Amino acid sequence: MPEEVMGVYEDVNEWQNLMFLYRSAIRVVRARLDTMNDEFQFIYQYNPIEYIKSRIKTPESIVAKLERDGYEPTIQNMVDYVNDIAGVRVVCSFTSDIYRLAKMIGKQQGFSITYIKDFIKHPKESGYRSYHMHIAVPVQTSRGVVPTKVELQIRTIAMDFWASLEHKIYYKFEGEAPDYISQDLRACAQIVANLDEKMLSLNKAIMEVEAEERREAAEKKALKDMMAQQ
Ligand code: 0O2
Repeated sequence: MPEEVMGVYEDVNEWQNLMFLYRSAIRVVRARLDTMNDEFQFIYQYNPIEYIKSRIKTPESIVAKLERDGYEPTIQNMVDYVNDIAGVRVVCSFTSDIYRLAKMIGKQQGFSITYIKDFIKHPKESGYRSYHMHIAVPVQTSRGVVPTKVELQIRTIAMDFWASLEHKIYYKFEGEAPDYISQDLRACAQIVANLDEKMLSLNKAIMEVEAEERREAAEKKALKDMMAQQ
């Protein structure tokens, strides 16, 4: 833990207690997501979630964020102003799954959605696309229920591919990438968005073919049954 953070602790237990809450909140969110994925399988016969990643922000990164936003590195400021200490990233197959999942998350009992940023409809200057939700999640402790903040990032495999690589490339330049690199990254983000759109329309076309095949099979069966009765 960095000294700036250590220095503000009278009680190291306070830090451990907070980390316990954030870790528990991640577990709550992951459990709900698993149930939603199962329900999707039951209703739509497929799993929209490809994979889930989660992490607790490092103390260094918490301090950097507080300083960037002009706050003293105190525990209180960390709790009040850093919304993504507990982060869960859900990677879906198709863009449509993102909105379906977000709707289901919004209806979860006990979850309080404090803010939504749709970087898919409104991509960031960098080209970044993802759907962000800040949620207060109920964590049950022996002293009662503690609403705990979690940032949920929902994106497709293609969006995740771009964001992971962009993070690595941009990181190397410490935010000072030459213009042509930033432009190329934005162009790649557009290619990724086109790919997502194409995959979505292909999936829709396949589903229509399957529905047509089911309809034809049902008609054939009905005709066969009718003839058998005559
Ligand atoms: P890391 O390492 O992923 O934790 P706010 O959350 O509103 O107080 P902030 O942090 O500026 O303010 O929010 P924003 O813009 O919603 O970004 C939050 C997170 O989204 C980032 O966390 C990244 O994970 C991701 N993100 C946002 N913009 C980009 C981008 O251009 N490229 C990539 N690859 N990821 C992005 P951190 O803390 O920056 O980083």
